[in-house]
Amino acid sequence: MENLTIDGKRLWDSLMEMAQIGATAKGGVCRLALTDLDLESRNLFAHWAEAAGCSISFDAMGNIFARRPGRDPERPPVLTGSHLDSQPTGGKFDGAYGVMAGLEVLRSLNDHGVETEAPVEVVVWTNEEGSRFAPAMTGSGAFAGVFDLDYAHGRADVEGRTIGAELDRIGYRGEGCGGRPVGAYFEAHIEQGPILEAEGKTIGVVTGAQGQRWYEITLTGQEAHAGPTPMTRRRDALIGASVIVKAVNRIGHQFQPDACATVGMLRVRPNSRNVIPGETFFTVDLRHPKDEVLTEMDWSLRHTVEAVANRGKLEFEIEQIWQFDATPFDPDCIAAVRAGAERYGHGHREIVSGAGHDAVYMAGIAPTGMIFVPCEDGISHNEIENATPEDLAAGCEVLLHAVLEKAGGR
Ligand code: HGY
Ligand code: MN
Ligand code: MN
Repeated sequence: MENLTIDGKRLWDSLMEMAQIGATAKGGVCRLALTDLDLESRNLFAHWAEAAGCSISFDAMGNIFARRPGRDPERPPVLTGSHLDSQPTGGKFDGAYGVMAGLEVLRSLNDHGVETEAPVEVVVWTNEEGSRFAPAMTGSGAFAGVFDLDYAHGRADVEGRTIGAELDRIGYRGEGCGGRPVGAYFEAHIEQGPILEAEGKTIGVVTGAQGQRWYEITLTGQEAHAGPTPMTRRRDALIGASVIVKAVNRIGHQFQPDACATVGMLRVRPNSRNVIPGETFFTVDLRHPKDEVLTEMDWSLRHTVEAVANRGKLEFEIEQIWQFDATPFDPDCIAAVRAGAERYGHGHREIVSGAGHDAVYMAGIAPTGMIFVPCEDGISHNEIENATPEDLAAGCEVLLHAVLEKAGGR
């Protein structure tokens, strides 16, 4: 049986057109979840999917489903997709690639006149990044039953605007969320790390994702005048935070070769140059492929925060706001991805995802697999994020194969 082809130029052109929405001067995108720019990207996707003959629906979390009918409408659909929301200094490909690759699969099935046994749906998940609204992956998490709708709708940004209110504002708040059978889920994504490029491999056969924990820490000292206050009488919340930031980095290095530890956000109050900081708020992101090591990292973090606060006469609060365990993907889906790479002659290797993806939550309710392609210098969550049309097309071909394997069709 000949290999069905996809149209790599059409895929690339759709990515470049989508990247115009929220385009930044440095060549990236800023399309925060549920902003007007996210709305614009959603509407463009829906327009393209309708033009490809899909019926469009969206649920109570604003997750969008573009459904291509199959011969058997009763069979659970095969889903593929990713997200269109980005980081504030995000790249053109993180998320958008998985959505556009899914759309290209549908367009290619149309081109070849292929009818699948099961319906196929391309999905756009709401708020995968967790940048404007924490935690991440709230759309797929609600669909998979990890978050209840009240919790997810109540998550607020720094201005106090909630996911629920923003879904109402942009007109993407549907009814119900999840609770329906899914035959299988595949997600194509750039690796966002250096491994595939370093080994000259085109396809990452993703076997699962590492575990992840997010914390919010507040240190409270005492605001005082930067001039008359002697150094020995200060309760400086920024000094405390700076010691803990260094300690977080040390925890990452201590649990090598696989641990990651990051402080990404830090707020200082009152943030005035001649006032000793009375309060600091900062976030910690810990990751590791083994849950038992994550627990050790957690203990080390908590112990450090308490010791630093006591030494600096600071009050402290530490809250773990989110976590998911290391998540293995489905062996048959992994095999389908590997078979696709072999069928199209693409060099490949197994890989564990360092990043979280909507596939992590989908793995809890359906057989799930992911396809990685390289990105330049392994850089992502950065406006210079880049990938080649050839690699993106290769990943899309493999996605086509995997979707057909699960949806049945020729
Ligand atoms: O944080 C992550 O790994 C993903 O970008 N949400
Ligand atoms: Mn992503
Ligand atoms: Mn991301």
